[in-house]
Amino acid sequence: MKQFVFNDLDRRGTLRRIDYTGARGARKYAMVYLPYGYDADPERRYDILYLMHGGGGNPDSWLDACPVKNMLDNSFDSGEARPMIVVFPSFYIDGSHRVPGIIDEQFELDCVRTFQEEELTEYLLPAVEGAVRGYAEGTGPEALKKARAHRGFGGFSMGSVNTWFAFSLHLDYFSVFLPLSGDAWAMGPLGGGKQPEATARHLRERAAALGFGPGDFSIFAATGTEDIACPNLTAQIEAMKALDDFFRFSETCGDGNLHYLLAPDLIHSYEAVYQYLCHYLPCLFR
Ligand code: FER
Repeated sequence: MKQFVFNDLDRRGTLRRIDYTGARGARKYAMVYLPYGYDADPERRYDILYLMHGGGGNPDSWLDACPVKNMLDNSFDSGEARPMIVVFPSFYIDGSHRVPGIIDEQFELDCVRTFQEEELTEYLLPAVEGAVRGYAEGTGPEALKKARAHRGFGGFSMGSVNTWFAFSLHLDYFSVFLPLSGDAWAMGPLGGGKQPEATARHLRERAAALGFGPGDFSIFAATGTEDIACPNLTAQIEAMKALDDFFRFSETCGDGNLHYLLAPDLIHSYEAVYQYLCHYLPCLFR
């Protein structure tokens, strides 16, 4: 993996805050990155990546904790990746549900499930895609689903736990997944590490139940060898690889539907995971 280094430039994207009503009447917001040139061509549409924070975080965490914005600006300016919109939401029901510091796994899982089951496709997607130019031609479920090829979900740590739920619940809305340093908790907290085979089978079953096959999605997973989530995610990815009728592992980004980057020495941090995002950015939405 090539290491991204901060590089100042003039053609920078902009950030916009979108306030909206979430599930259960909660007042929420998301930060939205609009690439350079967004305002210059009002006809142009963009792929959209939803990028979730980790435990205890908020819609600003990614932007505050690492130069992800500068990395996006540079990746698009150099032509290495095609410009896209990046949305930073929160999975907490509202600000008062956020517990910074040491996390309670069951509480976090409850918040993730509520966000995934009640908010993501019903409130967040319509609020964002009614306001910025993705590919959806409306904000109703059918219009949003029709644009699934142009929509991805990723996240760090608990955001990665979210990403696996987005895969098992909402493949009809998303086609690209970036689980960074976190396993799938379908079988309970740390379930991807504790029950990797059952987790892998569950993911395959849910995808098939929604009518999707191996050609309908791409998973770009990553973590570091010194990351606390490494054993959990690695066990799960290995179990997924074994289900090779459905998950097609490949080292090449244009090939297969399952990719795994294991970065030497990197730990559980935004400074590490934004590098994985940088690595995968040219592969997304191809
Ligand atoms: C993991 C997935 C998520 C993991 C930890 C987390 C230890 C979350 C940690 C946190 O938010 O503090 O596999 O491994």
